Amino acid sequence: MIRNNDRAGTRMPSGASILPFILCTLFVACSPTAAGKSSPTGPILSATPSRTRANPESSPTPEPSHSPTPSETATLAPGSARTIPSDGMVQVYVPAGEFIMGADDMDAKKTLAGGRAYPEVPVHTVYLDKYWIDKYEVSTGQYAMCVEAGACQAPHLFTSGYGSAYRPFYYGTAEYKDYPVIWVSWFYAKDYCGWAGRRLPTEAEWEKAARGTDGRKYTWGNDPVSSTVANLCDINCPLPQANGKYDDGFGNTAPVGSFPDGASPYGVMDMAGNVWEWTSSLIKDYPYSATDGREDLTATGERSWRGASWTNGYWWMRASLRYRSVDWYWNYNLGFRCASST
Ligand SMILES: [Ca+2]
Ligand SMILES: [Ca+2]
Repeated sequence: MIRNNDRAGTRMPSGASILPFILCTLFVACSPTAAGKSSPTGPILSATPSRTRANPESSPTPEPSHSPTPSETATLAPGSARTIPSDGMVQVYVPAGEFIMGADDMDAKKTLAGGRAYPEVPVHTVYLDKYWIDKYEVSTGQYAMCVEAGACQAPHLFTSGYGSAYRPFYYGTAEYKDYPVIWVSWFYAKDYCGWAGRRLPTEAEWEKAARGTDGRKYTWGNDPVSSTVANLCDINCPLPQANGKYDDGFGNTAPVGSFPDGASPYGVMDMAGNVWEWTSSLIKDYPYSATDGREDLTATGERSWRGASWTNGYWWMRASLRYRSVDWYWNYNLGFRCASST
């Protein structure tokens, strides 16, 4: 049975939806930035899928720009990895082809969390061209490089400093440089990916990277959620929906890549839990179509979030789950990763 407190997992704390609006008004920081763009250099391919953690502190590698040759492209396999010079991010390869999007099982139908979660039906098949997606959520250390380059705005101010929930300091500290960046709106996420030579993933790209092509329920398969697969609102979580059945070791955000048991079929990390992730897509009913206006990056409206976070219960860890908010929103449980078409 689904516990009520799990269902309530991501309801924003009372006032949380109001606070950003107030801050937004006070700081006039909620419009898209007119940030400058650096000249991203090409990716560096590694011969085999890499399990190496991105090192956000490493300075952008001075290696020359590198474009894959036809022979290298021919050797790419699902999950092949490369490192992006601009921010040190590892990306994994997702081949072209169809995958199963959406869900219509009892969990998917059971509740839509007071209307904030979004219908995952009907289950349908979507074809995607090949693409690359970041193996990890973008970290505070990586995001800081973009801020220092003048291409990104610092995360929205929280209380007296750049803290996270229950931490007075977070962004800009060495201690949390490998933790996911938070307090970033959709515009901030989009600017970062642009600076890094990438873009936000579409909702379809995000879901294929999370669950592969076989329609599995979770990133790791169909086995139930356990304490080793995701950072969710477990016994350490200082929120009312904390679930003592799980002990994942983190009562807040965790360093990116801390749950290898929860890796997706392509080796992508933290696609269940840790922080929610912005996608490029406006939230719209299925079936998904990239040409029906939902990928219009100039439109305003509610954009899709995927993957749930450390503030959510197990029900939210399903790879097909959809959530959304207005594009200028930000919170302590919301970050992003990027993708690339080539
Ligand atoms: Ca946790
Ligand atoms: Ca995540």
